[in-house]
Amino acid sequence: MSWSADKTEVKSWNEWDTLRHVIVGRADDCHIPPEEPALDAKVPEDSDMRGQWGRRPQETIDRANELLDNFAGMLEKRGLRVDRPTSIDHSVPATTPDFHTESQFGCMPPRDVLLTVGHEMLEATMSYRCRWFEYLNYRPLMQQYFNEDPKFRHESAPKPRLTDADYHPDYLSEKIGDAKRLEWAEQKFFVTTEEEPLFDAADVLRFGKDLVVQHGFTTNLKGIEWLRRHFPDHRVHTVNFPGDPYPIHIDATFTPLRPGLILNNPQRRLPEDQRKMFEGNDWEIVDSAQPAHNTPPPLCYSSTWLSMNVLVLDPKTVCVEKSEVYQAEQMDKLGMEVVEVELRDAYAFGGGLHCCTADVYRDGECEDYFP
Ligand code: DAV
Repeated sequence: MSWSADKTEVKSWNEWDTLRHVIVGRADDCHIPPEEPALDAKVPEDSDMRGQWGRRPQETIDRANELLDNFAGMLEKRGLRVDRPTSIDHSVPATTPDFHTESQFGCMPPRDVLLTVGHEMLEATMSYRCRWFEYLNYRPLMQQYFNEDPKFRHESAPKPRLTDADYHPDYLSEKIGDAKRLEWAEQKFFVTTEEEPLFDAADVLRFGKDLVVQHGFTTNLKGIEWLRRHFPDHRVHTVNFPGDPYPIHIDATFTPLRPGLILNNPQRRLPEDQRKMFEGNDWEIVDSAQPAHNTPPPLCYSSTWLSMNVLVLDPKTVCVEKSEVYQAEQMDKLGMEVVEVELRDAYAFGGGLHCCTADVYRDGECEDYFP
């Protein structure tokens, strides 16, 4: 059955089949949240964000929204259906019996929260206290899909308690230094403990029957085990990228473009023993091009490697951020048609083109690429 714009259907099994229906985030009311353990561990030590919190400056919100609206409009012009979240009030403090935080984060980026696997959209546990309620931004859409698609499975992972027992105190020091961080990453000693299952949706890549999950700051081994039990028909693989001193989210590190081809961040190479599943099945893992920038934009959590945080529209077409000229050039050499999208001024809101979207529908079925 082919896709029709008049009928809502949730279905997406991988990162590259033809995209028909997608959610694009909004910058409305995004906040820089106050200090908390998991978030502080990720803010780079030399960042302009250390010690600051509150609502993001209005002009940056307006500019990010302009870029996100343009991106959504371009996708619509190409024939995609685009939905947008409904922002909750992120200035409201979040309090549970276990923790309190003075503000929340935002409705960016959707990829962090929503994991689409087949006919299911799963709300991740998240691991930051300020993101505990973030799924509420997407509930109007989830309700709509539930009403309109009889096959849609709306799922939510167990809400974590996020007490201090979830975080290693070693990571709470102001100055750790990259050498120590890299040593800890090599030892798989991350800020989150194994107290309870934790995962962000953006640590998961979908390859049909296989789910590839990064173990790092935002996803612990129990979170991966939870995913394994939750998706019994899938094979769930744990991966690590030891060259990353701040390992959160897999999508500026490992980027599948089409069956048989993956870009890997050259500073965060997949270790030899973890490459076998790909290379043994004739998948090529190539180093991504260098970012075009030496530093991230102001008030940004992410690294310059958002250059490789691209959105694949179909196995021959990819959206690349407009200023990322080296990445675009490499895509061209790899035989991909490049659609340039201006987004850099929205990076501070949580990420690039892959981050700021979430799949609702892609063509194709659940295939086994690694038999
Ligand atoms: O390289 O800072 C960014 C991923 C955001 N979802 C990085 C990872």
